[in-house]
Amino acid sequence: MTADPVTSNAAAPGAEYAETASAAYRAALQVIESVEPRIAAATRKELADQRDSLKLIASENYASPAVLLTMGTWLSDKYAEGTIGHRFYAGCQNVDTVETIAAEHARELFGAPYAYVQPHSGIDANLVAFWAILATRVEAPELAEAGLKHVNDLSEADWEKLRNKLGNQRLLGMSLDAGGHLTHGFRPNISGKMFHQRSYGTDPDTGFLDYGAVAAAAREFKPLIIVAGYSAYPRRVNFAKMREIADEVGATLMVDMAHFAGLVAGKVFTGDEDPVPHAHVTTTTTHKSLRGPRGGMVLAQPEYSDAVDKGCPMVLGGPLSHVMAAKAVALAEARQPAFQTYAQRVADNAQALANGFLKRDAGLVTGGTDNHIVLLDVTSFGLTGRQAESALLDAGIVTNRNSVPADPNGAWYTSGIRLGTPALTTRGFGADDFDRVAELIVDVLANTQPSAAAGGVSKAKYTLADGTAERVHAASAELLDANPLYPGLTL
Ligand code: DSN
Repeated sequence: MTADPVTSNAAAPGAEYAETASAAYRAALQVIESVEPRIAAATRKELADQRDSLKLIASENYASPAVLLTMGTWLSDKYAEGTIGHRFYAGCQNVDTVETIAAEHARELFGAPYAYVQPHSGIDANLVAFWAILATRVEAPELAEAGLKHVNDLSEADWEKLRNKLGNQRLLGMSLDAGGHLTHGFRPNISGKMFHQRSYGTDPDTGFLDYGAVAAAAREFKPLIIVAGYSAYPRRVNFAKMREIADEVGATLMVDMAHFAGLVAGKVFTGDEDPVPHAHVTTTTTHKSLRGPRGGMVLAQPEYSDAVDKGCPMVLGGPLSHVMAAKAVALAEARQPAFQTYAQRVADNAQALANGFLKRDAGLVTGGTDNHIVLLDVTSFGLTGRQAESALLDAGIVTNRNSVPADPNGAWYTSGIRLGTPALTTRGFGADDFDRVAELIVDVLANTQPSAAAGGVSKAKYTLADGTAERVHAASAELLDANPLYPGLTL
């Protein structure tokens, strides 16, 4: 049985693989049904819904049957707090094997000196990274100065002083409306409560990252940590330049590559655009463009690896061993040459989607893309992001509203729609298909009108012209049928 990550999952499945996976899912659903039929029904329905919708959420993908099946085992039942070979529970020999293989794949795939595969999510990975940097840069020197080995050896008074110091550090990250992420020091997230935060934005005229402005902010603010990485910026980042800035002000460079890890793994981002050799610490999720199970991961340079390795118990509880196993499977898939083809297609398809909008006069933040994200400015249609998102969903197109730089409609209603190509590329969509997707989106938005509301025009309500949803649904169905999700997989 072969399990090519693209062909098992997209255009041309190995028939044997699909047949075996079908048998596995049928049996699993039958077992679930015997206990709680409503969960089996919701699980079947989710597959049907995913098969029937145009999924353009930039942070989502479709993991392979091999990855998904790996999560449904008794590895879930084992507690394994600690690190490989050094656990706080007995009987962890198989978890050790699983974690060793996952970490090996991660190191090899990304060329990283050290990989930590325990984080349960992206926020966990970022917390592990923040606390590892604080432990290395703030805690360790204090202990060394006092001639002590462990924080437990500090007196109450010295511990209080150290806690104050740990809680008074500075972080510089990308602003939310420019495409940064909540976990990069923003107040609603714990990172904003941990650090004094300042953000860098993008050039107001071009929408591109302005490295001169980042350097000026870093010189003035003197952060301990500079975070690079984004969840809604449609352009590549020069991480070598970010490292130069960090070095100049004595900051640690942390890159959150959650969104574009698949493009790094697939060698679309290389050289200065590959964060791993330039960052002191790189974090990621495993379920976005990397196409693995839901989870997180931290890669580190040697000077930070000991502290990262203490992610449990520093920040995390027991690792999810079944998910670490699935990470190993996904990373093994990503090491196959077919994944590089996939990653290049993700980037090429984003270009095709952007060009499809530009030739139809739709406004794009930065005027295009060179990663997997297209950020459509829907004020060019007289709409808010909220109205556009809802109207598109009525027509079977799943997206999410997103702020644009200096957004006049704020973070709730927004002025943008974020679109990403990883998921539909996994289904086999190509450049012509994405041009058609742009056409359908423009069709919906051009036929959507904001509704009147007391005191003016509503930012949420809208009307969609009669017949639009039906016309777009029918056209989408043609594209979806031509590029089936999990072809050959029958329940
Ligand atoms: N939810 C992810 C995203 O959509 O970008 C990150 O938090």
